[in-house]
Amino acid sequence: YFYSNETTPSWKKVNYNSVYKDIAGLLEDEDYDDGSYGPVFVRLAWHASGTYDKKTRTGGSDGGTIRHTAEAGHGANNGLEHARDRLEPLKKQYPNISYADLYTLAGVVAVQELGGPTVRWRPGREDKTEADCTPDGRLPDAAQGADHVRDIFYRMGFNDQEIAALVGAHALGRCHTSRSGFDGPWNASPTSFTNFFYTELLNSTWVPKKWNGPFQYVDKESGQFMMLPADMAFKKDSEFRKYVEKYAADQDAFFEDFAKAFSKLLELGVKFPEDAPVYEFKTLE
Ligand code: CCH
Repeated sequence: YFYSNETTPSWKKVNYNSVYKDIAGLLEDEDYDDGSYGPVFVRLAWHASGTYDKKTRTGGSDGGTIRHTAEAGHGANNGLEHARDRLEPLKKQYPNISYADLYTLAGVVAVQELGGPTVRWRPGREDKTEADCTPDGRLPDAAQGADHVRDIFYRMGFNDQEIAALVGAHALGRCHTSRSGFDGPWNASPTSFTNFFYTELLNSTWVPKKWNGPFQYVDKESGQFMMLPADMAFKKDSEFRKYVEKYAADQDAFFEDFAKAFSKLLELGVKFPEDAPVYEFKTLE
């Protein structure tokens, strides 16, 4: 640099390969849910990013505003404190990483370490204040169908193919009555990243769950697995269903398309420093 007093920006002082390894070390916990924080890390990364509005260029992961009470308190974000609290010691260990980078990187680590594809990721997001939180209502409502899902994801700038690829993340994790009100996992291996969201959606018979909770589906055969009304839209809507059939038949195609769409999601609205490198992290052994 020409100016000798130029200070190094904080994002450059972080060893991201080392953060990756340390996040990976936080995934397993036999006392939490199905034994892994991976699913809730993916959900944190997605909800941090999915507030983006391409028209006003507001929201998105930049700013790390999901940590502030105003946004953390949105109904859709119930339960994400489990992910943030689990990651907090790493913010102490790496004070130069932004929350926005930490939360998005945690989603990448979880996808990769649970057996999913390599997701390209860049550092350089900057944290912002509570005043930069987005208004409530930008994330999808699971009780609604295809029109609503399209409204929400088109607002972010995604097309039908990308939306259908992203929702395959529902191979991971579960619904909690204490968080969303819905109940149960989508399949029998909620801590493995697979194309099972699509295979289950197509191959099982889904019937309304008989209970006092919100309307949702369970598989007729075992009653153990679930689909949200919004999930069922991907089976009923013919345009979405084309991709569901493709990804059910071809896990590699799903992995490739998911990796691209997830990486795009985590970058919506972010103005990266010009010299921010793209990382393709190696999965740990
Ligand atoms: Fe999702 N998701 N999601 N989802 N989601 C829930 C849980 C997870 C919707 C609703 C819900 C994506 C899209 C949608 C994950 C990743 C993604 C829950 C249960 C609801 C409700 C929350 C609870 O009770 O804990 C709706 C509606 C849509 C789209 O219309 C996208 C996109 C992604 C990521 C790419 C993951 C992972 C979970 C499991 C979380 C956990 O704690 O196990």
